[in-house]
Amino acid sequence: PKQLAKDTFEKVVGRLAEKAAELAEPPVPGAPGVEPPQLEEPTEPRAPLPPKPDQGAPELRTATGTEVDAKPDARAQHETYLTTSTGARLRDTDHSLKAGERGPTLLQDHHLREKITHFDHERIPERVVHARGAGAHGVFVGYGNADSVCKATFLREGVETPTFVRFSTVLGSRGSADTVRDTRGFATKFYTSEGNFDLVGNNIPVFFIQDGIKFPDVIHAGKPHPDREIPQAQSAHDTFWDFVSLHTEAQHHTMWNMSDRGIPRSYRTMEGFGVHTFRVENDAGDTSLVKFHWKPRLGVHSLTWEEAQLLGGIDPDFHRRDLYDAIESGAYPAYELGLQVFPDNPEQVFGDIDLLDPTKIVPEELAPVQPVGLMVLTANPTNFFAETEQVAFHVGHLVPGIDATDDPLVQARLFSYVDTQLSRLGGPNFNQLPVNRPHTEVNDMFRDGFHQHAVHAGVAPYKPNSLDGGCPFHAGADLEGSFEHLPAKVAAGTKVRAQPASFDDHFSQVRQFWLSMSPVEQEHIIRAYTFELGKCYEQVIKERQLQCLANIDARLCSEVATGLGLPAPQPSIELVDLDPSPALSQVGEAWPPDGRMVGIVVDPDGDLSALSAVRSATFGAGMVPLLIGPHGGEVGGFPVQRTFATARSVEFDAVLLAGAPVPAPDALPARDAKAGAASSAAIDPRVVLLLEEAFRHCKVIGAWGDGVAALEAAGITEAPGVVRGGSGPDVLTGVQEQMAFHRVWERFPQS
Ligand code: HDD
Repeated sequence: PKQLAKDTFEKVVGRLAEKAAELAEPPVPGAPGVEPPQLEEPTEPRAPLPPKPDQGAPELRTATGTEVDAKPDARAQHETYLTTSTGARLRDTDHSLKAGERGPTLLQDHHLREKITHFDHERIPERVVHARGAGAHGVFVGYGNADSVCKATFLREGVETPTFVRFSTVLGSRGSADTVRDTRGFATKFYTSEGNFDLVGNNIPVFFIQDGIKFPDVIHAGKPHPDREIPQAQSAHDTFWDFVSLHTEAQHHTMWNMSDRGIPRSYRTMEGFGVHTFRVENDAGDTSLVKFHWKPRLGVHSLTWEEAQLLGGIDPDFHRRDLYDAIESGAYPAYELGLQVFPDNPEQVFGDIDLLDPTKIVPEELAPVQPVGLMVLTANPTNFFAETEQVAFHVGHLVPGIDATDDPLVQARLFSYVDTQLSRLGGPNFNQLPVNRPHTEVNDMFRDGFHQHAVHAGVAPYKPNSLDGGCPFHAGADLEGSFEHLPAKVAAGTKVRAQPASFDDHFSQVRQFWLSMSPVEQEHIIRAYTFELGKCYEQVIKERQLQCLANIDARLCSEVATGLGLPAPQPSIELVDLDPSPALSQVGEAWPPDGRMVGIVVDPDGDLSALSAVRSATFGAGMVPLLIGPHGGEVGGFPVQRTFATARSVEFDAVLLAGAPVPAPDALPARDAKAGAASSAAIDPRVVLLLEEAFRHCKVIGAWGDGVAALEAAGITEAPGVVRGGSGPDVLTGVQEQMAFHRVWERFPQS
């Protein structure tokens, strides 16, 4: 599968090398031969700026399959003259119609009223959960090896299927920060030849609740307090911890949130999970149970908590920007779709694990994730609102060969997703919106309703009919490709509001997760619980959650208790030791460097001889070099992309020091300048901060030439992950080797 993934990636991303070469020598604005940017509005009509490379949208067609838009690149600014919404050419849009120059505005001014009215209605309700997100277009290619269990056409060998993905946080509002501690949504729409298949998953494989009827409860607990509407986009508050400590089936999901999984480095370094078990069927009619996984090509990687907090202020759009920039630069994010396959036995269990319980995982060591296809994200949305905001996912959008199971969580979801679009997108025709339209023929006989875009021909939207020739016809038993719910026995019984006893174990897998973490990851978990509970006011809630931690692990409980200044309780249950699952840890593997950000600090007055070679080698490795200088403009013939004022360490995966820049005039005095210490006062204090942070966040640091002395001046001497001396390109090679592990793990403090 590794070779298959590599070939598929290269096939889909044929243009990658070309693009990297193009980027290696970007035109420098202001350089000879490069047109200066035109800032004034042109007085003569001319063609609009071309769309950015790689931007595309799904084909534009009606729900009945006919093309409607004459202009495939339909954009507001596609004609010469400004018009009203009904096409009347306008002479002026800057002055309202008034009774004399200084007089009152007239009601007659249709253009004024139309312009303001439309503006007044530009917003739609944000999603009740997952309001904050970022989307991208992609393509999925099947490997064909899923045929033995699933007949869905998009999984067949070499079949290419367009996709649209929306990543999101859960709790925050549309404008909230990206890097908060939260679960991330990972929703994918496959526009397959058999209709749309939506895989609406998260980056965490378990959920807070076992039955969808409790969804409003967990969300009300996690959202800001109803009185003051704070805190925004986070779980570090009383109502959240009140709920999860009382409702202990939430403890597994909560543990994942408190781990580094709650603060991903990038959407590109996140796993995705379908969470529920699904039922699939092959051509022969045999059924299996499966769990869906997305595995990122760049590996799973997270921020440190300090980075996440800094980014909340410095760049709240960090994940959105990272996704868009990576795609724009040709570092296309890629994820393998994998299946864990289980026999479809009547109990729907795998060993002791109930496959209908969404608070449980099946460790990969017990059921390996088998890669069945690759998705590469190749294009940014053309218009955020039209695509990312209006995309409507639904777990019930299934294709032949895939069906939901009786997991009580997914059963409730099957109702919720259409229902929510009715108020969010204002009516039942949301599947006609360009981003939601299937790329196959639609013949649904649904008619009318708000925002109807199709002009349906025919007089007989009913079945049976003779007036429209009996069309459309049912797919007969002999016709391939029809969707049918897969036959599954329903356990007979009495109607009850109850759940099976197998759902009652709330702690064994939480302990298993904890025991599967490396010491560094365990330390992060301890700090996360201590921080979040430390933000709660109610003592009783802290105590109750400490009781839950005692039921997970004694050391975890006692360390958090020490941080809170409370006694550590004894467990109230017998602890179960399941075998650890090494696959849950993020530490230890080496990953490709694509799209990593390398900050290079330059001193315009220093030795810049290695700069060109280091930049080219960074591009050559598929990474992005960003020059950081004391001022904007150019250094050594290259554009300075960040200044000491705009750069902050959190953006970079590694920092290189190509010189020892002296304090620039806009720098505040160094901390130790007053004391007269020689040390770091010699270099700009913002560079010192950059290096200190990069060091503390366990990033690789490299220096050559004068940079080595500057490193020492900043107090960074020999340490793991600090590459010093040798030529610039040699230093880069050493840096790159260590960047494969994402961080210099041995530099993290451990208790
Ligand atoms: Fe949900 C949105 C994922 C349980 C009700 N959900 C939503 C999105 C994702 C998930 C990724 C954002 C989709 C987008 O980007 O537009 N939800 C999950 C996962 C769950 C889950 C992985 C558990 C395994 N959800 C869940 C339950 C319910 C909902 C139990 C209700 C009973 N979810 C919704 C919703 C949303 C939604 C209210 C809000 C916006 C939307 O649907 O389109 O219907």
